[in-house]
Amino acid sequence: MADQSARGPRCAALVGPYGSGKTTLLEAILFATGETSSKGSVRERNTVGDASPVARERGMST
Ligand SMILES: Nc1nc2c(ncn2[C@@H]2O[C@H](COP(=O)(O)OP(=O)(O)OP(=O)(O)O)[C@@H](O)[C@H]2O)c(=O)[nH]1
Ligand SMILES: [Mg+2]
Repeated sequence: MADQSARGPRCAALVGPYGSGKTTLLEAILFATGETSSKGSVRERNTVGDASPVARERGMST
């Protein structure tokens, strides 16, 4: 029987102080695992993690 342990919804959290690189790390993980075709950057305001207009405007996750 196939191992089912890695299936189903999962939840993970990236935890760290302000400006420690969480959003940038998420971009790297998504790109490395093939979930995105390019790495966004906080400076270019095109990261997956900072999807909201406020987050992109401020350059910090909200
Ligand atoms: N040199 C260097 N800079 C990094 C690295 N990771 C992130 N940065 C820079 O550090 C700054 C903050 O990175 P973010 O990814 O926005 O950090 P964050 O933890 O998501 O920040 P908040 O959402 O504001 O808490 C940005 O200018 C990044 O480009 C790294 O590994 N090396
Ligand atoms: Mg962030």
